[in-house]
Amino acid sequence: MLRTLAAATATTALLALAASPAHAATLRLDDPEGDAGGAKRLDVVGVTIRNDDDRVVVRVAFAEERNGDLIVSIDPRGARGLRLVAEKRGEPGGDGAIGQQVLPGAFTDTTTGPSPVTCDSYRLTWAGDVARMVMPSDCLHDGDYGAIRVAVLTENGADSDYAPGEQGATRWIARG
Ligand SMILES: [Ca+2]
Repeated sequence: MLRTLAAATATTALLALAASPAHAATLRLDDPEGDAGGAKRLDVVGVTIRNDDDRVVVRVAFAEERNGDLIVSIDPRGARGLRLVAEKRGEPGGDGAIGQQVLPGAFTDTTTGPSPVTCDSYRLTWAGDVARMVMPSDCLHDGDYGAIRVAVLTENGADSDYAPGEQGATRWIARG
């Protein structure tokens, strides 16, 4: 009877593991508040990254709504990456414009080679103190990649804040 129970427990654990691949593709990290070099700068306090099969979604939360640039580096394992850029020039001090672009190369690239930037379908929403970027998977090596690691930088003229920590990138985030 004990043996049967143990087997049943193991089966349940395996089922739980098999049922949660989505969690393996999501990473959340916190960043300290007040480390952006000034109160008027973009201060990252939280980042959520989801490496879904059909897209990468990055959500960045700031301490306050501020103008500035947000650069999210996406580095696929074994190949060159790209940077998703968002530029906010809202009120006060700006014209309210929010711009977006994709640039070749990730901060943490360790290989040379092609780095595609054909990404017409990158979508950005920046509302208040939260920016959300969606990169369809075909933006990066035509979707031929697996795990990614991510780094987040903000700039207001000069570098403001970096996550995680002060350099480097997240751990590898498996593709879900
Ligand atoms: Ca911060």
